[in-house]
Amino acid sequence: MDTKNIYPIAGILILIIGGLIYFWLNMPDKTAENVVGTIAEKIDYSDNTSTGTPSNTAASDTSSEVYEVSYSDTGFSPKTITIKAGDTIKFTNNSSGTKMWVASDPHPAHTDYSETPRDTHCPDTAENAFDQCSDGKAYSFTFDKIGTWEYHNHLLAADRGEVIVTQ
Ligand SMILES: [Cu+2]
Repeated sequence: MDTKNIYPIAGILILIIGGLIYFWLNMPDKTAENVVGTIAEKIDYSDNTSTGTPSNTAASDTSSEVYEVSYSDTGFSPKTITIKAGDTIKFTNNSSGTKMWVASDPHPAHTDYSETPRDTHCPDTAENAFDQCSDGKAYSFTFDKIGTWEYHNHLLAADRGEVIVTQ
């Protein structure tokens, strides 16, 4: 082989090797940490069995959730909500003027959830009676008892809802 031909061939090889090194260095980062982060971002929480929307969707906190139920001129929404024991529901009065007093059925005794009548468990300082015990703009209650708990607005008892608490 003529030695004069070696130089252009060597130059082409250097370009090819240099190009390969360039692409290798610029490949997308596929480290384990990066892949885990990508998967965590793609977890879809929309298959939650509740018809409500958890307001704390942090991936690190799956032990208990806070759900929102809105009270408006058309009543409670969602009317039926399924949660797990230990979850909290925050009822908020968004009506145009109706006062809200959330309470366990039956009206007017409110005995279903707490098994005590209203005049015994109100004011509910222990926060275990599922009875707001007075009207107010918002009421948060943590459900520890498994079951189907029907409730109403004590000040407009035709407005009703249902909380299903599962394990
Ligand atoms: Cu009532």
